[in-house]
Amino acid sequence: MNRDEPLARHAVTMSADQDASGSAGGATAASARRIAHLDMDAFYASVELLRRPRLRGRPIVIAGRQPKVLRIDASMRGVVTTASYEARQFGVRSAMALAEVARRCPDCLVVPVDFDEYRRLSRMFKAVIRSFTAQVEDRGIDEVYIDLSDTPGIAEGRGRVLAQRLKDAIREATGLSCSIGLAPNKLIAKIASDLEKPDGLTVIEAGDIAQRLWPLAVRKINGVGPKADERLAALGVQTIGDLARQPLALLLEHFGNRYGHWLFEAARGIDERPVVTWSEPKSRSEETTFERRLHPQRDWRQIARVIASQAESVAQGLDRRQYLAGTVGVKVRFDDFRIVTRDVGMREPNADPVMFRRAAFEALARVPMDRPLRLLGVRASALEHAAQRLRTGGETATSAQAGGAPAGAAAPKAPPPIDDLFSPGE
Ligand code: DCP
Ligand code: MG
Repeated sequence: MNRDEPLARHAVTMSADQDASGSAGGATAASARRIAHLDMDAFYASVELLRRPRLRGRPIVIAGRQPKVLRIDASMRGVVTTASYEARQFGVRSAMALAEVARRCPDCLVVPVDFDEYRRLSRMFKAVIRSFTAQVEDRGIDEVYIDLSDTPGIAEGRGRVLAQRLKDAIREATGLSCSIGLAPNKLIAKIASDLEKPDGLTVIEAGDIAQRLWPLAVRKINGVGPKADERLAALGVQTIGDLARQPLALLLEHFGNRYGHWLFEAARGIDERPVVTWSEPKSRSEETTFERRLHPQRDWRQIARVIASQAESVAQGLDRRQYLAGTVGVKVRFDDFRIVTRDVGMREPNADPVMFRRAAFEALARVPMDRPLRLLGVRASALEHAAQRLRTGGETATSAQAGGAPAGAAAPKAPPPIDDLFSPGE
């Protein structure tokens, strides 16, 4: 991508459905399960420090596509993807504008983003975890849930021994540190992994809920977003303990049946969701947010260049994983935050960069370009695995299939695990 592109944030996403089967969860008593949530510490920043050890101990942020490390300066455009813990001491956070970083931490260094390297390390640390157990649920580039209930050694030291062994193995293989929360379920494990970051290991048992969870802000519950937080605050609910004191009827009245019940249970640390070890991806997309507005006519070259590169890269990403897409579309966000999407059906499912580019331009031509725009994206959906198509008698060989398993080869039971999900800001 062009160096002077006013790139603010670039995201690649492989989205999966949620209903795939995983390890059994609901049948056994919740307290019998031992679920870990593992999250890498300052992930992108830590990966950069592996190959730039001289920057260790200095405040750094990861941002932009410039060719080298720069000292922060107030005129820089763009936003922080992540900050080292040294930079966080100055109040620097993910999604903060670089101009703001310059104010808070004038000695900060800006290190360019290198997604390929983060994905490589992501695959590495996840492979280490899978050498302990197959019960791993991928939750993004730097986090997973692990069902350790049946892993040998889980009984020692309330699970601490095994969790520490995992941390040590990851550090040995990658040089990176992570934080683990170990609990009876995913909800509590997720909260726990964040409590002693970085390099944390936090065990919370069912009996610890009142003491450990109730003093925390409700916002610490994964699923209580800014809006719910605001509405809870209006009811005088600030901590998880405050939430646990609310009568069910009141929660139902204010938050509806589904969310009300969920809040009621979440406050008590109840969560029966299984660790889902595998799921079929539904779509793959790439999006780029621009720091400045792009004019539909004046900037059409740049718009075309971005769409072409996104379309090609989405196709290549699918091809590598041996997926084909039946639909390719574009997404445009205008400067008034309005989002328009248009989809084009492929004559038949493929992962051909040329076809993707053509379809993306066709879709883009259907978007009424009546305003400056801030975001462009390409999304491929109606995915199917190339092997599945061979199996179900998809007649024509496409370039994707040609690059994948030869015709007649035994179809794999399941597609390879998607280990580079990337959905920032969730
Ligand atoms: N990320 C991003 N944009 C955001 C948030 C995160 O691009 N708004 C990227 C950079 C992070 C990675 O995702 O390194 C993982 O996100 P986390 O929230 O786990 O943050 P970190 O791993 O950086 O830090 P922590 O130690 O708090 O987990
Ligand atoms: Mg992290």
